[in-house]
Amino acid sequence: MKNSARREFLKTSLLGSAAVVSSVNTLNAVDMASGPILDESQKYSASHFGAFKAHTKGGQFTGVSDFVDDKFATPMIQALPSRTYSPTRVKYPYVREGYLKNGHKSDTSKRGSEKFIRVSWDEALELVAKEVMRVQNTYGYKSIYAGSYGWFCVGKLNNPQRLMNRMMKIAGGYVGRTGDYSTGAAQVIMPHVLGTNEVYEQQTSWDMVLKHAKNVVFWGADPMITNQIAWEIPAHEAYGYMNELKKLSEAKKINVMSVDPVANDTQRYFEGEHIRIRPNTDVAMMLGMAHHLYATKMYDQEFIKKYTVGFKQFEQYLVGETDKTPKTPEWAEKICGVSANTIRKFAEKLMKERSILMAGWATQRADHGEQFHWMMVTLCAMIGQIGLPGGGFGFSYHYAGGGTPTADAPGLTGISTNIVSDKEGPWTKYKPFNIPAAKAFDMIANPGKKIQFNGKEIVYPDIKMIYWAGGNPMHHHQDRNAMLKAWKKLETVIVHEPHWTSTARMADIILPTTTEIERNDIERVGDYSSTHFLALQKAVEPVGESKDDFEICREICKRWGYEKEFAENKTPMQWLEQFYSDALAQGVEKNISIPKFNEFWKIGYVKFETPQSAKEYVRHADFRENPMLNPLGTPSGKIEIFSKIVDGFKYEDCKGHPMWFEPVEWLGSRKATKSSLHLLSPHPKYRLHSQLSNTWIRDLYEVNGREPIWIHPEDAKKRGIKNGDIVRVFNERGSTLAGAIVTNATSKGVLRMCEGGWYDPLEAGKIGTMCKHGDVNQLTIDKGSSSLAQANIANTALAEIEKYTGVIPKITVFEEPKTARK
Ligand SMILES: Nc1nc2c(c(=O)[nH]1)N[C@H]1C(S)=C(S)[C@@H](COP(=O)(O)OP(=O)(O)OC[C@H]3O[C@@H](n4cnc5c(=O)[nH]c(N)nc54)[C@H](O)[C@@H]3O)O[C@H]1N2
Ligand SMILES: Nc1nc2c(c(=O)[nH]1)N[C@H]1C(S)=C(S)[C@@H](COP(=O)(O)OP(=O)(O)OC[C@H]3O[C@@H](n4cnc5c(=O)[nH]c(N)nc54)[C@H](O)[C@@H]3O)O[C@H]1N2
Ligand SMILES: [Mo]
Repeated sequence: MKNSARREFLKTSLLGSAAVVSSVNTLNAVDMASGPILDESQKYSASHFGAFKAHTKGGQFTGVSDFVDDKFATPMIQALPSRTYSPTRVKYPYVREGYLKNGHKSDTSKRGSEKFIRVSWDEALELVAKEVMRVQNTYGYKSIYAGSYGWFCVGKLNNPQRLMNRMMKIAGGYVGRTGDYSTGAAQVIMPHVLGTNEVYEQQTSWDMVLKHAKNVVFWGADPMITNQIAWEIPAHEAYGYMNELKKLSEAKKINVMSVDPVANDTQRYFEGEHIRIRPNTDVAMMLGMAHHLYATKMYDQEFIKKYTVGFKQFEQYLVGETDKTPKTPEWAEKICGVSANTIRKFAEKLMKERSILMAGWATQRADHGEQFHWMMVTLCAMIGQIGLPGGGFGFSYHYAGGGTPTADAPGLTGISTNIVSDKEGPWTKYKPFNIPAAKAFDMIANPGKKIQFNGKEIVYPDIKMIYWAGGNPMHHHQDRNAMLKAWKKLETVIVHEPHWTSTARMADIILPTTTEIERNDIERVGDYSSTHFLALQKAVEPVGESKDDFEICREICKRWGYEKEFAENKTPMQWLEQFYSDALAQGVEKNISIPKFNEFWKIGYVKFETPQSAKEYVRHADFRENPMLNPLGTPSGKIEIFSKIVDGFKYEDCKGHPMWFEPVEWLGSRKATKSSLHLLSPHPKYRLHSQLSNTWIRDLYEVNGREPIWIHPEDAKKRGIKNGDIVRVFNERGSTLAGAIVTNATSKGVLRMCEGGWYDPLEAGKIGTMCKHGDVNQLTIDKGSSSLAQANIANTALAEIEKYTGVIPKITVFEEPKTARK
């Protein structure tokens, strides 16, 4: 049957069905050749916002309906058709005009301002293949930064970073990264203290929390917002538990509390006790609590003796033997702004009743961010409830459904950077060389500079080229103007992107990629709950000439003569089948029956059962039961309140036990600065960072076409700022316009502006120019948290704000940039 005839046939045969017919073009796609025929009414797809069924009409993606097992779908999935056809889609490969003329010898100061010339795929791929090899051969692999941090679409095959790293490994190597922006500090300190990273580990089940806890404390955590998304596919079960928690709090069975400078969505949902704390001072508050428990001998000495090491050294600091400063509640009050009385009462309450502290990650995205999680573990050790149901701490309840019980499911692998080849090639000499994720631009700016990282010295190489696939550094990195300066030093910048993001606009070569709906893939539902495997079934043809990252990398490797090393002679569909078959084999071993691949693909998903035992999971219960038989992965096998290893690094900014350190900028700063307000940049309710900004969803939250900024009524009054005003936020690092929301949801002295507002420079490409739209990273600091983790400190920054009285510039970042044909 011919394509068009078949389409007609399907249209009529499915008339009246609630499910929506999608384009049959899919059936002709090359990569479907080896795959089964799809029942057209059952096209599933997914995103970081959730799984859905795709509605299509005339070959266009037109809408979504909720996935049957997602009871709390987020409105963000509704914006996906708009994202697919946003005017900011990159439809063709482009090269910056000057770069097309002069290649790596181009005038790089024109990056970001020159127009883009549309080229053919052949030309673009040829250019990229040659340039990567030129840089490899001229300067060696340490001159290419391909650490490419960031998010992208879901899917086990189309992971742009893995694909690109696989390709770069084949070419001879690259400078990669270690860690991330999310938990950069916690994930380095926690292994020293608990033997695991803790932030990405399964938590005590919500079932146990709801059954046993008396106090649930959200400490710098906003799960009502941040649980909407997941690294894999969220099914949002956490919101069911939140509803239960709300009922229990209304029935006065559980106290829900929040420690946060802001009355965030979660606080406003539960309406429990709110302890407003000065930003970046939580460690001081916890020390005050610890001192009170210590001074009154209320703390659990048995627990400390049996399960921890190093309390002695910490104790000397706590009482002031080492620095003549006892960390009393009164001492803490002066720093954190919470009254000594509240500190004492709070500590006693947690001590006397079953209490769980659920911490988010914003507190460690700060100067000396390592100390927060270390101190919280120490405080919880003194409280003595670690390993009890509904007690202790939890560092991932706010993310991707942590605490949602884990189903009995096999693992699902994905594309890897292992090169299978019996040939000798550049990849045989590959040696990994990684730098901490947030140090990328410090490295580019300062070749040869030496830094410390977790006990090791790193010498920055001299980077000549950036290759970014997956992630938007021109949004996520701190101190935009310092970053721009480093960026302009590079000979070549290559970016894979579906959208004209700020990063794409600053590239020399931009290769347009597809998104989930335009390709086949496979993904797991539930980072923690692992409830389903889902088939992402291509529902529409790629927008413009965009290609899958897999295809782009395969084409480049082909030009080097290494296509086989890259693709292993497998089509995308065959890769998916392999990932699935690996899981199937594992399933057989574990006695989990799952259908064959063809059947799975036809049905769209496979669901796994969650056993009762998972609902009864209590983190660290085995350790508590028998610390000798079930030791932690630390040198002592116990909780390390004092770490000999960390102490041995002899760092001035991270010592052997948790301590209060003054951040470089904070409301108690002794440093002279013209800025008087602390700027926090949490994660947005209606976006994933910068993603979805280029859709109608922007209309739900923007103020006067700008990213909103929350300001306390008193701070606003002092500056003559009214609700809805366009304001200028500034400090010595940069400036941006924003839309004011005057509200006492934020504390006096605290500004709140979400990360991810698209950077829209007043003068394109110019260093130091104002952002017209609301890129908060104009104002943040590019500094490592400490010599230990070198993590970003996005939440440590002071800024000033004023009513904007100049000419209001037009927002242009949501239009296509200047392009031309050759
Ligand atoms: N001030 C401040 N800054 C922060 C934070 C903060 O709290 N405050 N948080 C930090 C944190 S925790 C994070 S995780 C980062 C997030 O930073 P990023 O992860 O870099 O931000 P995203 O906007 O998610 O960028 C993902 C990009 O990938 C693109 N993409 C989507 N699908 C594909 C694909 O299939 N292929 C390719 N090649 N590209 C694709 C999207 O279009 C998008 O531009 O931001 C960090 N920055
Ligand atoms: N909708 C949505 N969900 C997301 C994301 C998104 O972009 N959009 N991003 C995802 C990603 S990549 C990550 S890493 C996580 C991030 O998860 P988190 O890092 O936990 O989230 P944030 O929104 O940065 O901050 C959470 C809370 O910390 C508070 N806070 C900030 N500074 C301080 C402080 O000094 N002390 C105290 N006590 N509280 C403070 C903020 O006011 C906020 O209420 O979220 C994930 N979930
Ligand atoms: Mo993150």
